[in-house]
Amino acid sequence: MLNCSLIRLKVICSEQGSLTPIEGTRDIPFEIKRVYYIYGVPDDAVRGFHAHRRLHQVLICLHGSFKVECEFGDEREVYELNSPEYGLYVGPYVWRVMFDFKDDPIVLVLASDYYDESDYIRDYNLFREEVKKLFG
Ligand code: T46
Repeated sequence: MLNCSLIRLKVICSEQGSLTPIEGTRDIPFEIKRVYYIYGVPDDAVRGFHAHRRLHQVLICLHGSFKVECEFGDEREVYELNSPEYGLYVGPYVWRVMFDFKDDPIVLVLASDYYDESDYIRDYNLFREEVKKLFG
């Protein structure tokens, strides 16, 4: 899907375990200005229900698993994140809903900008309107 894709991250393995380095603009398509993580999520929680106007993010499931439904234009796709070896790139104007959290997931998120509530579109109808104006 345009504006949403899985990225295979580098993994450096040794007998002592694995290490994944992530460098902004090299391993992911933007400079990292903010990092946050989501944890302690009940299995039946459903999060998200928003899109961003400018923000680029990569979501990485460090432990456990969860699913994300992404909508961009007329496309909709469900991604399952269950490995720290993959990141889900989510660009601007992607409506996302996160669900099916399993096994006490820890979700690391790398973001291209500081937290700014005015960048969020939390109303689905407004999201559709803005998408229609911008992308037809
Ligand atoms: C996203 C998904 C993957 C802050 O104060 N600073 C922050 O950096 C963030 C990310 C959130 N907040 C506040 C805003 C809300 O009052 O924390 C509260 C929970 O945020 P939200 O309801 O947006 O959480 P999610 O899990 O629905 O969404 C978050 C990110 O906000 C969002 O950008 O893509 O994780």
